[in-house]
Amino acid sequence: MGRPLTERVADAAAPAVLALTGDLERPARLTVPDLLAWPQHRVRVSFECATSGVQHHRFEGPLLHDVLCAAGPQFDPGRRKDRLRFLIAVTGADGHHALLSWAEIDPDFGRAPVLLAAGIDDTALDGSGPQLVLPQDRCGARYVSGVNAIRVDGRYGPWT
Ligand SMILES: Nc1nc2c(c(=O)[nH]1)N[C@H]1C(S)=C(S)[C@@H](COP(=O)(O)O)O[C@H]1N2
Ligand SMILES: [Mo]
Repeated sequence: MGRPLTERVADAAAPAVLALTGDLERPARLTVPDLLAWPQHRVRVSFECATSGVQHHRFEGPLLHDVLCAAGPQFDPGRRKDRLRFLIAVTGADGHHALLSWAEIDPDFGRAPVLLAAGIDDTALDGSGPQLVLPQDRCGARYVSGVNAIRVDGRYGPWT
């Protein structure tokens, strides 16, 4: 409604863009094809949805950790404790939202092999945007699809 049909058709055809923002040296705007620049990982997952039961998918894409490190998170990489106050806020185009801690995906801490998938079941996600993949999750709720914003936030604590 409102805008001419030609504009809305152009929007639908435009590639999805993911904004990386927050406490980063190099904030970035990435398309799904941009995600192919990092080493690609493949994973087969099963997760349970509260409403539609068990789902099986194959995903392909870079590690979330690799993509975020390239954006230069503003902690001292040599001081492990400095990373513990960082959060990662992941938002889908529909407003679905999930928080991870930096330590959850850090190879020195939780080592969760979380992907920012560029493809699902041999289909590129160029139009809809990447999907967060947490192979260790039993439930599907954090598999945020159509990710259009990731904010890295290091302002948490200490509260005095
Ligand atoms: N953007 C977005 N991603 C989302 C959701 C959502 O509502 N919006 N629902 C989540 C939930 S609850 C589940 S179970 C899975 C469903 O994945 P499926 O569509 O492949 O079954 O997507 C997750 N990712
Ligand atoms: Mo779900």
